[in-house]
Amino acid sequence: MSDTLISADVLGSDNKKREAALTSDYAHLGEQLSRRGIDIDAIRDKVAAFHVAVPSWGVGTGGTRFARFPGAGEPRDIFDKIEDCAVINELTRATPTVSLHIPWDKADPNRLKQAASRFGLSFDAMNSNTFSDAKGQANSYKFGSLSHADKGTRAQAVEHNLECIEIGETIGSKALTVWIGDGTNFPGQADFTKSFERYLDAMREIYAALPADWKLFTEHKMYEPAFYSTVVQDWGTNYMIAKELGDKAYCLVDLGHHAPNVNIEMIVARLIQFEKLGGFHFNDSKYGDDDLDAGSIDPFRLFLVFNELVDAELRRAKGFAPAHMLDQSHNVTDPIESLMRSANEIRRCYAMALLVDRKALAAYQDDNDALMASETLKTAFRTDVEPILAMARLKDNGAIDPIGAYRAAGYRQKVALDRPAVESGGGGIV
Ligand code: PSV
Ligand code: MN
Repeated sequence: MSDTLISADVLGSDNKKREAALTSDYAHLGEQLSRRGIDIDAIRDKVAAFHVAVPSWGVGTGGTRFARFPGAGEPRDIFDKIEDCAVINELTRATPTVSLHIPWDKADPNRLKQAASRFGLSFDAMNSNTFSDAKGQANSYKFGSLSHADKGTRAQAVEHNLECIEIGETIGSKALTVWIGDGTNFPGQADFTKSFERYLDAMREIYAALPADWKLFTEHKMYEPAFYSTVVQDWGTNYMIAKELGDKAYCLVDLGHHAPNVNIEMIVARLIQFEKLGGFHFNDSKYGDDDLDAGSIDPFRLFLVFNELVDAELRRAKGFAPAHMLDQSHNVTDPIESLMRSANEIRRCYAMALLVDRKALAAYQDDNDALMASETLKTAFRTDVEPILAMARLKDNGAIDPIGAYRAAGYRQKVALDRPAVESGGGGIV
């Protein structure tokens, strides 16, 4: 039995208040779905088996270039962060893994493993950081890391990634995600071709050090911190990287890393088709890499991404096993609440995508019936699947209403007594 941080009494009485209404709503939805030939329990079980990793950095309060406004009871270190992640999983039952970022989360790997397993958690992909300078490092990443013009700086960045793999091996991770901030602010500042060549050479060294059962995820991002050009700027470049490196290399899609209005679901479909979809950093955005809560701005787009994922799952697309991770920054909400809600939104889109009548959709597509094809997706999207999500949580001893139970438990107020308040600070994107 794992340790818990939310008292069973509080959770039990919060659930009790809501159980009768849920039972009735679930039965009603079950009846509606059975008219559509769908078995609600089968959907509930699939939802319960669907998990998404929490980013360790997401449980701290984020900030913008302008300021950071700390919240009460912020985690002081990775061990506090693991506890916050445990709370998220206790209530949602959707997030049994944590994705670490090195050196932010650097600590004795055995202690990390112990701290996580105490709460029944394990670790998803490791993330390296060569987009900021670590204390005491010899060479600066101000002008790049894996693509830097200076050999010594590139070697240092490679070495850091190898260290991430080493830590990951001890704690049971099976993947490394590499995102670099390398790029330029001025036309002419760097040679596009030479920079990319240097990047590829450095990545080949990292790839060569990958354990046999590991995957390497590379993450593209259109801009920021570099504003004129970025070395790994889009999915096309990312696909080239994965092809160049080999079978263990895959593309990671962070939903916030594209221009507004880009058809991300189509990118996802292409990467699935060519067996290079490694996984996701889920979040939402309005303008750029806003790192807002998944599904909070454009839930239909998230649903359309899941429509592609479910399609691939059901037709057993070759090589399809994407990693699901959140990557968000919470500036004005309690990060635990935002992450619980986001995990729920991910599951909601998965559940809705499972409701799509795929046979009918294919027939409408073949008949060029654009309206009914679109309506088929909309029918699934308009279905309120909350009773399915809540029942999946309840069956797994989670909360019918995770945010309600979290607030009733007063977790944030309790940890605020031990975790000293942090002063408001200047800018810095996290
Ligand atoms: C970059 O914006 C990114 O999406 C990468 O995944 C980083 O590792 C993460 O955010 C944290 O800054
Ligand atoms: Mn990301």
